[in-house]
Amino acid sequence: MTISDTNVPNDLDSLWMPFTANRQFKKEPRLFVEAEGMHYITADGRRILDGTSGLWCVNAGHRRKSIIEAVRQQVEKLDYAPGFQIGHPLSFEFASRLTGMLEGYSQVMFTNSGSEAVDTALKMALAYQRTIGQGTRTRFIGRERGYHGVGFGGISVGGISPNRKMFGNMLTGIDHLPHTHNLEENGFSRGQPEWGAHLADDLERIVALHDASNIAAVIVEPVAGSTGVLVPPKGYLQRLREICTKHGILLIFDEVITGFGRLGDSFASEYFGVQPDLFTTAKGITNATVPMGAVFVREGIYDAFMNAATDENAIEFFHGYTYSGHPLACAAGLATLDLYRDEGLFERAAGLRQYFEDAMHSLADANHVIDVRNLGVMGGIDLEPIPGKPTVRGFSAFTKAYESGLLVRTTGDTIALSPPLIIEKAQIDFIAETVRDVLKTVH
Ligand code: PXG
Ligand code: PLP
Repeated sequence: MTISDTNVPNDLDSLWMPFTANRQFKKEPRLFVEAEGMHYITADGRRILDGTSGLWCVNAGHRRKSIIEAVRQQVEKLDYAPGFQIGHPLSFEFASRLTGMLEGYSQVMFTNSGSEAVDTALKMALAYQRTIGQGTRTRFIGRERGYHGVGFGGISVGGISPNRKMFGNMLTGIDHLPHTHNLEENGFSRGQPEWGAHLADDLERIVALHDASNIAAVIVEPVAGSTGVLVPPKGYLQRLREICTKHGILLIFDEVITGFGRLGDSFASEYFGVQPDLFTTAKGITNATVPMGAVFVREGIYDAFMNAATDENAIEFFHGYTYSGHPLACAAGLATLDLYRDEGLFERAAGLRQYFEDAMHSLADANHVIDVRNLGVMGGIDLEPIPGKPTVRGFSAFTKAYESGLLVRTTGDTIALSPPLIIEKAQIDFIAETVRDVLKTVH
């Protein structure tokens, strides 16, 4: 075995890049070497405005000094501690700070990513149903166009075809609710569409088909992010909650994107006033400085596990990751929460919602645009696909925006925007102007 030293020239070939057109990228690499506040700096020294908070995760902006300092101090003190049968103080402190952010949730379990948070929540749901004597409840219900990460659990309940089609049977026993996007009824809605709450009633159809006694949980993103920002119709999430409660089905919100201020509240559950039984988070939990995820657990669920296990030495839930509650992630997370609080960033986001909405909808008449959607500080702009060549126009908009100094995210022919919550109004204007100009040159 050889571990090469630095005289091996850097090449791009050894890295198989995730969710990337590797061949295209390696012909025309796009590399960020530095970041500060709202901007990235490219390898060729250009400043790029971050219109997407990295990948929807750097909610407080880049390279925040207090987070860096907290991580630095922690790594000098305790690099790692096992999380199984041993603890370290910061993970408990961080967990209490998180459960203290909202009413009704008494525990969190840490993971290292959103995908792991989703797998954890699905497993908690199954184990909980069994623990309360409902062991026949093993089925899950997801939604078309849902994104729940890339684990087998997440792609099974997820509804994005390319993320699923290569991977065989996945988890069995899954149904999907219809997605809520409808251009004719909901096109160009500002905020939540008026039409579509009835789509939640499809859950009754699935329950009638399988019987509630076989269904463990429903999982949805409160606002579907990755698929291109699909905003729930007014009343839709409330309806899902009512039907789940009526049938003893757990409701899981996947708040990996919507958590930590994206909508101008701590979490989407607060924004919508709908309480799921479990909800997953990641990304903004540490401002992306160190990877981390967490599942929030409604009061009573943890207690059911504790009360069911008779022997005090018995492990109550056989699940966890080597790095669950990693000291550096907890340090980053605590400093991140301080920053959100001290700078009032969620309130700031709430204050920007209307301005952001107006900016997004100012693009309604831009070239190729067939829909604009928004909620909080997230927006989606659908471009009309080139006939027979879906995704080509979207990708071209992405590369041209990059050349014009703006980072956007494109998924298919949708441009998604989710800038850091520190964004200034003039920078929102820059985003809208740049997208408009870029769309003039995109074929
Ligand atoms: N659930 C939701 C709702 C997500 O948005 C995950 C789970 C998975 O998290 P991890 O940390 O395992 O990636 C996500 C992640 C995009 C994009 O713009 C979206 C995500 C990740 C990367 C890109 O399409 N969301
Ligand atoms: N694979 C092997 C062989 C392992 O020993 C472990 C953890 O001990 C894992 C996978 C899981 O790794 P993680 O806990 O980082 O998810």
